[in-house]
Amino acid sequence: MSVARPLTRAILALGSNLGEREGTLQSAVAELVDCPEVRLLNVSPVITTKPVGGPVGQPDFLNMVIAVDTTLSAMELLVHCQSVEQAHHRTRAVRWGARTLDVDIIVYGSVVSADPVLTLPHPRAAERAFVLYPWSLMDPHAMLAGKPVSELAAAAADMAGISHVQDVPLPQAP
Ligand code: PH2
Ligand code: MG
Ligand code: MG
Repeated sequence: MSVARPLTRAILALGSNLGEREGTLQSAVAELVDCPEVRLLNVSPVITTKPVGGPVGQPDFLNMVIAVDTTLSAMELLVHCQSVEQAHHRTRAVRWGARTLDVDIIVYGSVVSADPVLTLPHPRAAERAFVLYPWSLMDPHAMLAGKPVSELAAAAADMAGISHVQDVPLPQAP
């Protein structure tokens, strides 16, 4: 007999800078929530961003975030995100190199963990406008580690690299 796990709210950040970026994000959102354990709550706009770190000369990213409710554990959610990355032929040859799809867990409920496999909240999220800005557009009242996400976004060094907010039709929460 299985015991139902309580719902946990999580923020997932998606990025793509190789291939059919819009189409990749659209199908990735659909695939992430295409199981009974994950329910889509909210979707941010898609923004174009300059690459932060990694090899010079890589293409611009499209970035976005979604909010989900899930009965998966944090580790199960990580495996689920990685399976969606794999379905989009994600490779990991170069750290922070160009990628068809990156899906990162930014927060999982209020869990704080220093586990190197899954550090929570995401260890660099608080300084990355490519995560914070779309999150603040999706939820203007969002907080991260006790600070307003919108304020963290405004202070982030890569805010200047955000060129525009795009109208990509994405799956929406019911
Ligand atoms: N992801 C990274 C490193 N740098 N830069 C942008 N603009 N967008 C990303 O998604 C991104 C990045 C590591 O995952
Ligand atoms: Mg990432
Ligand atoms: Mg990642």
